[in-house]
Amino acid sequence: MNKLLFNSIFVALLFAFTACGGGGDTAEETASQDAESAEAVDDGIRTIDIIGTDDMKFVVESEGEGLVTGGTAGEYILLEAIEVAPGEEIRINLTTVSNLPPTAMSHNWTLVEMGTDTDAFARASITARDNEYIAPDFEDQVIVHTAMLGDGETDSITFTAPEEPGDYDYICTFPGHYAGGMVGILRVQE
Ligand SMILES: [Cu+2]
Repeated sequence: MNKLLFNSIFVALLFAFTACGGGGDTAEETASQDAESAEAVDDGIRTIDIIGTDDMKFVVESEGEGLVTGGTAGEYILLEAIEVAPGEEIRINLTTVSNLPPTAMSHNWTLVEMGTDTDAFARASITARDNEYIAPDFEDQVIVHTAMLGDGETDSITFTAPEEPGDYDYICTFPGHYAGGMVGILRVQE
């Protein structure tokens, strides 16, 4: 038996074994997830769980495909960018973890059109408390945003990524947080 053929058979057997075992695991995982969280949805949409911290950073608990990370932030990993395909449907789950009251520390995840002056947007939003800190003058440049969330709160948004490739900024519009580094990039690429 030549080596290539042997390898092919080996891989085929391995795949059969993995597929068999994988099926059972998936069923168990699904059951346990349902038990842990009634909000867990398994509809095939890529879901990114982001945490907003008291350090005014967007972080994740673990590395993931399509996530550009930048070192550790306490027990978390800094999230710098999210890579998506044009027109891809994705879901962002944002959760705030804080030791402070919501009036002092809340977060949102606000995605804006390419070319938006995010610095001006963030500054204008400081006085927009009654509009969840989204400056009305910039609302037409907001593609999508979560609710403003205090400690322990989570919001889930599902949306379709822009078709036009490029870098789209997302920021937290709570006063001072953009300046504090609460910003990242949704990178739309083929
Ligand atoms: Cu924030």
